[in-house]
Amino acid sequence: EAMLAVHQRHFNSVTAEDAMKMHYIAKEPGVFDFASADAMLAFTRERGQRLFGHTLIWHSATPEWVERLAERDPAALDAFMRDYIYSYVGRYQGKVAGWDVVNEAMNTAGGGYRETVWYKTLGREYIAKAFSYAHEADPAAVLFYNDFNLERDAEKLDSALEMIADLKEQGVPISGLGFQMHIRMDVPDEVIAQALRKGAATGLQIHLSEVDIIFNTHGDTRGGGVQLYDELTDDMRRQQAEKYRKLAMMYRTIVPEQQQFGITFWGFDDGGSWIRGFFELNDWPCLFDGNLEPKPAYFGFRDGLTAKLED
Ligand code: 9MR
Repeated sequence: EAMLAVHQRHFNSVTAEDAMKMHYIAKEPGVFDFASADAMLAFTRERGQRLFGHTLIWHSATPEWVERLAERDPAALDAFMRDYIYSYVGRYQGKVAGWDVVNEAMNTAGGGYRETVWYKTLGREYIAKAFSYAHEADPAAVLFYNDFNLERDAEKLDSALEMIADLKEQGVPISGLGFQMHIRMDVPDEVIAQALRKGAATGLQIHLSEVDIIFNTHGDTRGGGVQLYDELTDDMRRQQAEKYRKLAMMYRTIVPEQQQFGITFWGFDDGGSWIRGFFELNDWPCLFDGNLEPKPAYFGFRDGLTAKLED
């Protein structure tokens, strides 16, 4: 309940960490089970919060039976994708504000398309198709391409921007770019600023879609954490507050107001963050501590959101 109270008080938009992914909705052939997505919608409606759809096509959430289908019959994969997106986005038309239509289609590091089952079966066309299906199902929804490390891997960002330019040239209805923004204290602000400038230049809606800021490092792999700091000192708390403040300021000053879709955190308390389990790291990424008390990070971020900007 304490958790819900903090959530209700401080946030006006919700992204499900898991409950709206394909392995929840399409557990078995021929059936879509929308129970977990319906629950998210009910939750946000009761609280007057915006619901964001994460994510339609993501290799990591593709059920095994879909992979087997793709091997047997490539055309069936396209038919499944169309049916899935029409049914899903159609069901929540006007209720889900936007979707991460395609998530993490670029290689983890550097440029180029990730060789997922979608890519290998349908070619890079799967991306254009996914956006077109989603747009047909809900013409008003904001449709995002979403990826990680775009703020610090210039090659990866350029690759994504090239893809976006291609899609736009073909008339594909892409309307948003999501920077997941899982960052570390040592990612320089100027590097982030430069990436945001490039992203904003597309004219798309810009979503900071999965924000958190850690101290330790990792190799972008499960279990790949490198524990540099064992405890959180007051100094570190202050530095993190400043990093959060700057992030909010950069978003507000670099991304034109009409392109600001919002800032979403990937968890809001250090006790519940995905970082610990995924990287096997003890870290403190969030605005609230494990007791749901606001950290300096919270106040720093709030300052960044509310500071008066020169016009
Ligand atoms: O935080 C999410 C975790 O709870 C899930 O187990 C995992 C697999 O579905 O996905 C995590 O969220 C990821 C997000 O969907 C896409 N970007 C990276 C996030 C962290 O791994």
